[in-house]
Amino acid sequence: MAILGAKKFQNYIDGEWVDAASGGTFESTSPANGETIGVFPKSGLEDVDHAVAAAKAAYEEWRLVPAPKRGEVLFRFAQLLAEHKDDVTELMTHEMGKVRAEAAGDVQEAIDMAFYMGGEGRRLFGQTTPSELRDKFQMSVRMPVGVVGAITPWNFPIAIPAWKVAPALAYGNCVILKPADLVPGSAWALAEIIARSGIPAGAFSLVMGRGSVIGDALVRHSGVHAISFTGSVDVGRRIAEACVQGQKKVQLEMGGKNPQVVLDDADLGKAVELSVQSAFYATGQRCTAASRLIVTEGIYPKFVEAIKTRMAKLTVGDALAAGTDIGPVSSQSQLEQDLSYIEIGQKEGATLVAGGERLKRATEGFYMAPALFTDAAVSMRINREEIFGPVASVIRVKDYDAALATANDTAFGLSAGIATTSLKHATHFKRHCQAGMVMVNLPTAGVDYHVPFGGRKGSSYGPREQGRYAQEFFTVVKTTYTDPN
Ligand code: UN1
Repeated sequence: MAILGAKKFQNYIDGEWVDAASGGTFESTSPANGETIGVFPKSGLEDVDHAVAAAKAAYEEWRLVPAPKRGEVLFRFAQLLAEHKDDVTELMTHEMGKVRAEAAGDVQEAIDMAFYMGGEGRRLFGQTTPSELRDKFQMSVRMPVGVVGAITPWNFPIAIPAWKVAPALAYGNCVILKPADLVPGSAWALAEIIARSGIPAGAFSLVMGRGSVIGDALVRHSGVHAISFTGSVDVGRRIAEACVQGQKKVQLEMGGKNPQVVLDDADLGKAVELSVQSAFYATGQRCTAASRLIVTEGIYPKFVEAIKTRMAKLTVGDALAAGTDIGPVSSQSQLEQDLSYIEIGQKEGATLVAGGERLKRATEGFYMAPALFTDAAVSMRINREEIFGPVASVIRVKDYDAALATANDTAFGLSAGIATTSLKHATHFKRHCQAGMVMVNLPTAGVDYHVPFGGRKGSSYGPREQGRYAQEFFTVVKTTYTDPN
């Protein structure tokens, strides 16, 4: 598969590779050096209509394909993706700057998800319950929802589309993928592989372009029955409103401002390592990243010294080179946002103790030194707004109770971590912190693809993603009765 080196790319609609109806295009460029990744169709309303009509037609057949057979398509998709893992990994690294090991992990997550969801074809369990009446037999079964729109972000360019597309197809839906316009090349590679997996025309389509145009069109289209979205809070809210208006199912994964608590009794080395990983790996561009390091006062001075020492050893640079820990920020606008928060933090009175500056490397890329603030209060904007970059702050608190209160003092609630050797505090934290995912002595990121993924408060809305829980969103339950006489 000539992924790298191909320069012109098309949408995949109704089993065909096609240009945007308008003929419009846009470019994707590398954040490491500005090189063009490729030229992609800038789709419009006509293209969305085309994909929805194809999905609607395909649905009548696809929903009747026995679920184990639908699963076989996903197994083939998983196998093909595994065969092309290196190519896709490299493409992703070029396109959005994730270091090679992380990009490989992103692709692997999609492979695993497709295998898992293929197996779901044989586990689409329903429920039977005795009726109150003698000859009345009850059976509740899971049916597909219909046509699903999947609107995906740039930070996990293969894994997140796969989280949505694989369960949608396994459970008998037809799906239209609208990837972030920063990573169309990765989405194209995914579509190229799905197209070769034996999927019927129309059951899966890829439409590329601006979210404000085609994302919006999908959300408002009367032929679309459900929207699964991962992205920003503002866009998520607008999508939710439109979906309620249109009575569509909706699932939103949005931002985080995740806390990493470190207690006096923590293993210092471990606490530092997992804080660095949570805050700065993947260039801080994960909704599961920890950006608020909440540290109790007994360990605070030692923790700050140790994390500064560890940060000084991070290698920022060429995402393809072995030994690089942190690649470039994914785009100019994201870099500008990250740097603006460095100024905001300083104006608010926090102390910048490490990083925060733009770095020069061999190529003109969006490189930035991971930044750490201390003397940061939870009320500061740097601790309330999602920055989505390599910027974290340390908040000093008196004790565990203050740490828990501070961890919960946020509009978000995706993931949360605690570093402690106290069973009592770890257990209490798991119970009382207001997050969808809680980690004890582990980084805040790194949730397996087969367990429920999602948050509370401003972070998520609707059913969880991944694993068996994906059924809640991608199926509807139908309750039936039979009198066999
Ligand atoms: C995200 O943070 O944007 O749990 C998604 C993880 C990955 C996915 C994270 N499986 O870190």
